[in-house]
Amino acid sequence: MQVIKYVFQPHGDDRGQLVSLEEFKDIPFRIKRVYYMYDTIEGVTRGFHAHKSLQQILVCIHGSCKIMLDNGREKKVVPLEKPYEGVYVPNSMWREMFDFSPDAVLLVLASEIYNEADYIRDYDEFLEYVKNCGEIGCV
Ligand code: T46
Repeated sequence: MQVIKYVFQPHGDDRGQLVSLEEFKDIPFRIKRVYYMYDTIEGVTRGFHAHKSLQQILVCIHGSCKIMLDNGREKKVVPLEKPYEGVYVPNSMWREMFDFSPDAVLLVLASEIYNEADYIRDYDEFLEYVKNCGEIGCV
């Protein structure tokens, strides 16, 4: 399974660091929504779902966490430990986020607005959905 990890360009100077993310330049889709999670309780795993259409990029802008990606045939764990790296999560990919450090802030750039109907929350339903999908998701 191919996992696409991004290393963004930090604009550092003697004041510190700045990372800028622009749609279609640094991010491969139009950004329609941004959300973030923080104060995640120790030992908690979030996610446990896939999306039919949504594409996202996850960036742990503070602290660290791990992302488990599962395309129905293979699973990979991606550690996010730097504020300048992100992982692309295509549609039709089961995800679980875990091992959050107490100071973790996980920022998500999303290609669509929030839509509960886009979620697949049942793992067996997900396996059925991706039966005929390719390497990095269904088109
Ligand atoms: C995903 C992973 C990475 C909203 O009202 N608007 C939003 O845009 C989102 C994302 C959530 N919510 C509400 C719905 C729930 O009442 O916030 C609550 C927590 O959401 P959820 O349980 O879906 O959170 P996670 O961490 O399991 O999943 C989220 C995203 O929902 C999901 O799309 O890919 O982060």
